[in-house]
Amino acid sequence: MLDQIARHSGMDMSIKVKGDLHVDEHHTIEDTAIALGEALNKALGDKRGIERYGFVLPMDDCLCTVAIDFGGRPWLVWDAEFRREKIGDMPTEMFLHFFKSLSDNARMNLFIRAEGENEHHKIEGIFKALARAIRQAVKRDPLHFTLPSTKGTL
Ligand SMILES: [Mn+2]
Repeated sequence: MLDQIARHSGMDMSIKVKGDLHVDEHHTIEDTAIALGEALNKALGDKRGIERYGFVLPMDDCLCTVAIDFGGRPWLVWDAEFRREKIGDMPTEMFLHFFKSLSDNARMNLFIRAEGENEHHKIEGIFKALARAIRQAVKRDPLHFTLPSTKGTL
């Protein structure tokens, strides 16, 4: 799933994680999201010239919408249901937690909605849509190198 973010966002990303996996996967997943969020926020710097917003995408039977706003304030709307306890080794209860930690630390609004039957498609679609949304939102327009806000700060 992290590979999906790297590939589809166009970000150079390398993540090294040493976790307390002998206990369980909870903190490893949570801290990865926190670190990724912080890195995103740092990398965006003063946000001059960025597109700021982003969204999208279908994946077979699923429709996944991820809308983001790098507006400097965290918020998460999560509208995706998972019936299975795990997908691969990932507990589905950690999906919401991952995105909450990510949006808190990247200081972005994150709106996620997914519908469809196949749960593997659903979560893969969410990560791909997130990546595409990031790609769109962080793109800088050199011809309009201004802050995308009328408040003068993001
Ligand atoms: Mn936790």
